[in-house]
Amino acid sequence: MMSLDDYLCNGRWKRLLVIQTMVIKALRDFLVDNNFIELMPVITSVATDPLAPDPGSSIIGIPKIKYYDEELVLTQSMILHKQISLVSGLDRIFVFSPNIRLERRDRGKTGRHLFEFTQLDFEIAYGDMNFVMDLVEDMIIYVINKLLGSCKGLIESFNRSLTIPRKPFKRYTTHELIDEFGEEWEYKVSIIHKDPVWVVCHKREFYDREDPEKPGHFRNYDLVWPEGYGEALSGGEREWQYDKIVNRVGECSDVISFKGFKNYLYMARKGFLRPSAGGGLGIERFIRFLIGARHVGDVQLFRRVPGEKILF
Ligand code: ASN
Repeated sequence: MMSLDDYLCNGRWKRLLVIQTMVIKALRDFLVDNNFIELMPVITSVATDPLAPDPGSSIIGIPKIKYYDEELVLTQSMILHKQISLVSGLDRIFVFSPNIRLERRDRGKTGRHLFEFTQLDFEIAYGDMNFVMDLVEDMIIYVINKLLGSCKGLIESFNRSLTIPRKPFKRYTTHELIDEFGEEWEYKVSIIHKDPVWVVCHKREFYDREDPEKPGHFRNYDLVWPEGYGEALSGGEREWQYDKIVNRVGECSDVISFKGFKNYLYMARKGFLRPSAGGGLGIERFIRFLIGARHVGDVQLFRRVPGEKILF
């Protein structure tokens, strides 16, 4: 919890936000150098990522606003817009995307949840999971290298010393982790590693692609920060085929209004969606890991932690 006094100048915010600025610059430089095109974020839409079906979700509802006779929702993630942007002929896109996710109050205690945050969302036409995972490893290593080049003293001022992770990051499946650690695998796999690790094959949102060769398995992935910091990025190969999308959407018809999804489904039905893969990297979680903050809210100047009073 932050108090009004925490806003008085003590240098911490400036040091932290210089680090954040350098991280955002390095991420952007890396993606632009790899032929990605930057989009502007979208905040209001006819439909947003329902974050469903996902047994791990704790969303209490999707915020709506009424604008004349239009009912719009606020962005939970830009996944649908990322897929539609590729229809326009773009091949590699990224966007620093503010997300609103009204998490249950008790999620404030995990240290990892915010109800408003920014993710670096990216998508690659005809990308596959191995390509994305390799690219993300390069991106993380690039950013940490840059940071140690320009901001080592600032990082150390948070009593943090960072090492550069080595490629390839270890990979696990959710199945093996559940066998070993049970449903709370995320924290447990995170705490025992010194470098980030991948966890693949999650049964979750309708847009992540089921493995055609292994039904019941999914071609998606999470990157997990080490030392107990937990999830860093989630992403996957995408479903682009109309029939499969409709089947998967049907599984979560309680949260998806088909009305809002009409235009998205039209694009799929016409065969306009392209196969793609991508992901979203949580910016505040990345900064938390880099400076070793206790709670992800501790890196937000305007803190948005579920269950906490908002000051500004
Ligand atoms: N950004 C994620 C992705 O690309 C989706 C999400 O945030 N739920 O898969």
